[in-house]
Amino acid sequence: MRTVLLGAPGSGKGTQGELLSQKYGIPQISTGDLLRAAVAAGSELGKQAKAAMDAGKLVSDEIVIGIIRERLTQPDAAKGYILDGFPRNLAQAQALDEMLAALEQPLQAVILLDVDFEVLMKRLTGRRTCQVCGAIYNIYFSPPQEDQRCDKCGSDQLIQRSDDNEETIANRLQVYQSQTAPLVDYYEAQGKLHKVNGTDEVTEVAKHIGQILETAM
Ligand code: G5P
Ligand code: MG
Repeated sequence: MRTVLLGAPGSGKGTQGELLSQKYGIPQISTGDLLRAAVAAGSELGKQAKAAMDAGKLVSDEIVIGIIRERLTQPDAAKGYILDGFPRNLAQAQALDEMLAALEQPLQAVILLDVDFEVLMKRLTGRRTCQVCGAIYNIYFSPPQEDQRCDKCGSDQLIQRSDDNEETIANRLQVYQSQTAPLVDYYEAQGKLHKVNGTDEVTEVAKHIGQILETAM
């Protein structure tokens, strides 16, 4: 299964990607997570990406396409994957199509998580992520059972992402509108786009995506 989760910041790509990864036993490949790991490790790539990420702008196509090219050739991606946060503009989508055409493994489905912009701001300012296992919470909608402690791994390192402040979020939403939203038409023209209401309960959204993927496969 080769699929893309498309959607604005806060639409639930990470949340649904994790559920799909567990359900189907294939990796969730998030360019955001890979870039944040590079920043945390202080690598050269991380240093180049940091300023754009802090400003809520896109990191250069050259960097992210390079990351994806390398990641897709790793053995765990052979059975399929869920792309989360890539592609994010037309150049990236075209590069991905070319890469997959060369492998004779085209994308099978693109899921658009549709959420109103007013909801996104609250989701993002309220998000907390476990720094140890990556579990995602929301202090307004889905807090951990015990304050400041991860339900999954028990760590007390639930942090707020540095780009989840109102100013950067506004930039990220604007970048989504201008650069990523055109991919809806791009994938619709390929007959691969499936729109899902991303404001339902997490489990409902997951059920809907599961139905779409089973039909698409
Ligand atoms: P990222 O890391 O890709 P964004 O901005 O695209 O970041 P983000 O913020 O990670 O996306 P998400 O993954 O779509 O959002 O959402 P999520 O984390 O699952 O959920 C958000 C909140 O809503 C959580 O609190 C969650 O609990 C709640 N929630 C989720 N689903 C539901 C639901 O169904 N119901 C309810 N009630 N709540 C829910 O990219 C970061 C930066 O990296 C760079 C860019 O600089 C980017 O800004 N980057 C790239 N640059 C260039 N090209 C690329 N391809 C790049 N990829 C990353
Ligand atoms: Mg995410």
